[in-house]
This record gives sequence, C-alpha cells and structure tokens, in this order.
Amino acid sequence: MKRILIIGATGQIGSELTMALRKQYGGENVVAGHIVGCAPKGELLESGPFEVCDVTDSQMIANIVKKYHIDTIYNLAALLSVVAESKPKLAWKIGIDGLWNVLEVALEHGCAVFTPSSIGSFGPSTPHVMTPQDTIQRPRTMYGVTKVTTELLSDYYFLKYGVDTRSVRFPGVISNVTPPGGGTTDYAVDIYYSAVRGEKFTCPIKQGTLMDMIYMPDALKASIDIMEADPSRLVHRNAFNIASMSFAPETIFENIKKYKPDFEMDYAVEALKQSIADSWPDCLDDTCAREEWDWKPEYDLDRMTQDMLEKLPIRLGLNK
Ligand code: AKB
Repeated sequence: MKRILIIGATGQIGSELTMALRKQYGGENVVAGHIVGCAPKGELLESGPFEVCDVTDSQMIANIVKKYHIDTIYNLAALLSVVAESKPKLAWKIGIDGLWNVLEVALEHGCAVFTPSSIGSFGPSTPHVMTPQDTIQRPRTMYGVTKVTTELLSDYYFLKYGVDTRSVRFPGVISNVTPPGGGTTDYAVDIYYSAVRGEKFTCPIKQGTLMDMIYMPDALKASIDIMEADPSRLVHRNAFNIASMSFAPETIFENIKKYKPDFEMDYAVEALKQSIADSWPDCLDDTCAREEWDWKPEYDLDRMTQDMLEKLPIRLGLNK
C-alpha cells in the first residue's frame, strides 16, 4: 500500500486528488499537506491526516515524510499561468525552488514524485496541431519556463539518482468542486457557473481559440494511473501529453446551449490571457501515454457538459 503526501492538497486539483487517493489507498495513508490559511474543510479534513506543508521549506517536507513513512509525493504547489506573469519570482520560488526541495527529500527517503507539467510548457514555436510528445518547448511565460524546468529537473533526478519521477502535461482542468484561480483556461470552468446561475457569460478568450481541456475525473485517473504504471514500459517520464478534448469558446458555448437554450455569451477579450492561449497548442498528440501506460480518457465535451450541468447546481445549492 502506498503512503502518500500531497503538497497543495486544498487547491483545485489537490482537493479532489486527495479524496480519490484516499478512496484508493485508505484515508490514513494519504496526508493532505496545505499552507497556512488554506486548511482543509469538511470531507477533506475528516477523511485522513493533514499537516501544514510549505513546499519552500524542505525541513518541513522531510519531517512529514519521516513521520508518516511516505513513499510517494504528489507535488501540486504552483501558481497558474496568468498569476505567474504578475509574480514571476514567486512562481519560480514555489515551482522550482519548491520542486528542488521535494526532489532532495525524495532522494534521501526513497520516494516517488509526481509534479504536474502543463500545455503551458509549450510556446509559439511548438507545432500547434497534434503537438508531438517530444517537440520544441520554448514558452514565453514564466509559468511555461517553470513547467519546462520541472520536466527537465524531474528527468535529471531520475536519470542521475534513480528517483522515480513521473508526470503528465495537464490540459485546462474543468471541475465542479474547487474553482481554479489565475489560469488561462479558467474560462471553460467559469462558463458553467454562469450557465447554471442563469447569467450571461463574458468570454475573455476570442472565438476560434483552440485549447486542450480535460474533465477532472480523467485528470485524477491520469495522475493515479501514471504512478501505478509498470516502469519497464515507460520510455518517457516527465511529462506525458494527455488529451481528451480540444475546443474553442464558441464550441463549449453551443454545447451548453443544447441543454440551456436561453444561455447567452459575448466576448471581452483579455490581452494577456489571449496571448498566452495563442502560444499554446490547439491539440496534443497523446499516443505515447496511450502506448506506455494505457491512458484512455472517459469524458468528451458533451459528456462533461451533461455532468457539470447536473452536479454544479446541486453543489451551489441552486434550483435546476
Ligand atoms: C492554466 O491555464 O494556467 C492552467 C494550465 C493549462 O496549466 N489551467
């Protein structure tokens, strides 16, 4: 049985990944690490141990790893793409100095490490359509710079020291539980909140802008499956392209309209978000993930929309 520490357990992905891992490995075997001021609540608080865990404090990480006999670390601490542009130093400190701490602790205590990368690790010179697994990665955002560095440093620790590092490049993650904050793909979550509240949605990304997206259950499945994969099959490690759907704002809008015919959307394009979105791929080629660890998503856009429109009003306490 794995013994897991999640750093960033109360964030968008962390809050749901902690619960999914506790379901799989038992509540007591999954420690929710959070920063001061972001303590877990409700089910997350009650279903297993939690500890203050600041990724920039290596001693703190080492103490938790020793206390709970941790063998696997999910390092989810990061600033998302838009906010990282306004706080580049902090983005580096959390994303890379933090990763260094995690890798050093992992090396000393024999832990496996998952640190997500992103479609943000690609840039304007990357081939945008069916972006290959191994290709040009010259991002122009600080988020992208930290994600490429994450991939390289994680591979370095595997190749040089044998630390079992593995990861995926997340598309924009859509969920009905914890909202994201400060990302370029956030519009694809916000649009559902407007739709279920009966409000008009103003889209910050212009028509025709394609980006890869993924529904949270598939993102969780990918995060767990990659760490369970047979290492002898892995040709790649940090980090695998994963794909399940790619759409532009007008496509998700039309899809929601199928179920909410009165829903309306207009555009007020935000320059920074648009320039980041334009630099990212239209759609990824995830053949390597499919071949090396049997990656296969379950949700397409329509199935995700039906699930979001069913679950979000319940979560928000709205009448359908
Ligand atoms: C962002 O938009 O910054 C993230 C990402 C795609 O990594 N959701």
